[in-house]
Amino acid sequence: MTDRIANDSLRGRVMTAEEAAQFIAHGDKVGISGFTGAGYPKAMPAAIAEKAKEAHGRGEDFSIDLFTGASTAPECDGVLAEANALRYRMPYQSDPQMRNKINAGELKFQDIHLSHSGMMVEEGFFGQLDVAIVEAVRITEEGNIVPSSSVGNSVEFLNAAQRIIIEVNEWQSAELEGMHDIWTVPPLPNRVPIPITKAGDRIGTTYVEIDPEKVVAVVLTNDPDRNAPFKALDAVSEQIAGNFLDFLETEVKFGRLTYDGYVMQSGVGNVPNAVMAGLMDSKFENIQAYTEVIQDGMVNLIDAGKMTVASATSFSLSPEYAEKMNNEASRYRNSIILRPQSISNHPEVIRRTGLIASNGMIEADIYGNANSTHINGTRLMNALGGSGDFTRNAYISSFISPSVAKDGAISAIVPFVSHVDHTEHDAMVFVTEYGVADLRGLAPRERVQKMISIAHPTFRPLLEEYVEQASKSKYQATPHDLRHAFDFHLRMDETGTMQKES
Ligand code: 0RQ
Repeated sequence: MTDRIANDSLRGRVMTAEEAAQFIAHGDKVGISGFTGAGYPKAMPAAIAEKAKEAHGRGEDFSIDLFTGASTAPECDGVLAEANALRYRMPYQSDPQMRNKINAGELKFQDIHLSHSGMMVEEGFFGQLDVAIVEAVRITEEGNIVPSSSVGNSVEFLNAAQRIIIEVNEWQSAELEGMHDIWTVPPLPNRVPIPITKAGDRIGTTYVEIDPEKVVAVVLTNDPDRNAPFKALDAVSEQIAGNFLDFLETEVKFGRLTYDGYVMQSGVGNVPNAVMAGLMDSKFENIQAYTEVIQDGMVNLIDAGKMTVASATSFSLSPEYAEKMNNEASRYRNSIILRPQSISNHPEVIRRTGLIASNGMIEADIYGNANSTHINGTRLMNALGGSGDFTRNAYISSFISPSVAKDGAISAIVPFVSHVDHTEHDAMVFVTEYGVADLRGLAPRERVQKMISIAHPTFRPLLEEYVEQASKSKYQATPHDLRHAFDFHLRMDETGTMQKES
């Protein structure tokens, strides 16, 4: 028996995942820990999937509604989707199996701003939460939970659920204890200001207080988090990163940023990693991150003494860096803070810290609306995640993206976005390998040439052609020719490319 369970009564509730699956019934609403491949339950999802398959084999219905922090991993979202064990899912996903089911109309998915999602569950927007399944590194003497490599929505789920199942994962370093900062906004009508003024402020406890009476099972696991390794840096990502860093330098030149005043929020992926690599050799010092996930590049910046603190709700590390974090967690506890996502993504704190947000996108249009989620307006890629929380509330909001996708067939700059996640009122700056379109202070028509200048040269004439058509519009506030606004997308649907046959 593990020494990770310090509470006697909860030691008595240890059982296998298969046994614990008895507490999950058809139609249950289940909230689980987990955020971008970190801290999700490792054993229960497969046990629930198995239960679903057995029920389906007997001709019975079995599906649950699943709430998480964000994405999880193939052994969680993947197995549950594959077993048709889910009816409804929120607030974020990035799993290929799940994506296929959603796009086939077989699974109901709701894309929700991450900062709100836990509160919505706790306040009963979706009905009563039946079960919370949460991964922990340790259960304390009092029966409280020390979370593992993410916090996500666990606090809200543990508060709201009628039954709790804890997975104690011995693969997760016990030294993660002390890295978490658990504080939640009291429910209405007793809300108070969040007392964080700097990314590095600690305001809460290192554990999540729970009602031990609600714990129906404790399951022991010893399994790694699973995140995909980052792609190797390519020339385009490096060029985009270089343009973004030039933009930061311009901000310093005009007195809107200082070399020791950069507070970063960064989406995940190839380009953000290239930005972080570029920051290593930049003049920026004492960088702080108030963001959603800790990535490899931030760990490198901390090691190099360039970043003083990184506040997030989860790790999103490559397998190599996850091992490193596990081995050296005690060293990183001084500079890394893991908070509930209701705090890491809270508009109030985002505004106060004055961070510069940079996120990826599927496409943006000539007026500065951005689509982060849907290919050709209908096919879900991942979801909105925290991009809305940060874009709406940042000091400066930016989107960084290659100018084309799929070997040049698809333009990231289009006449009219086919789905809107971030409106022209929120997005301020767009960066591709061709430069920076700074839309601040510009009326819609003034933005057009800036956006076309960062499009791929192949698509610039087609965009100009559209602008020419739209300029004949009766009204000139935001000129569009609605008969042709989606020609790029229609061509892609019909021919597989947004390019015009010559
Ligand atoms: O697919 O690998 O199969 O070719 O989308 O695209 O260029 O590798 O970029 O990994 O940054 O993802 C918007 C999806 C960009 C991501 C999105 C295809 C492209 C490729 C990935 P392939 P890239 P990225 C986090 C904030 C929403 C969530 C968010 C995302 C794949 O950034 O999910 O921002 N964002 N969270 O080929 C068809 C297009 C396409 C396209 C890209 N126009 N049409 N396919 N792709 N554009 C906040 C944090 O703090 C973490």
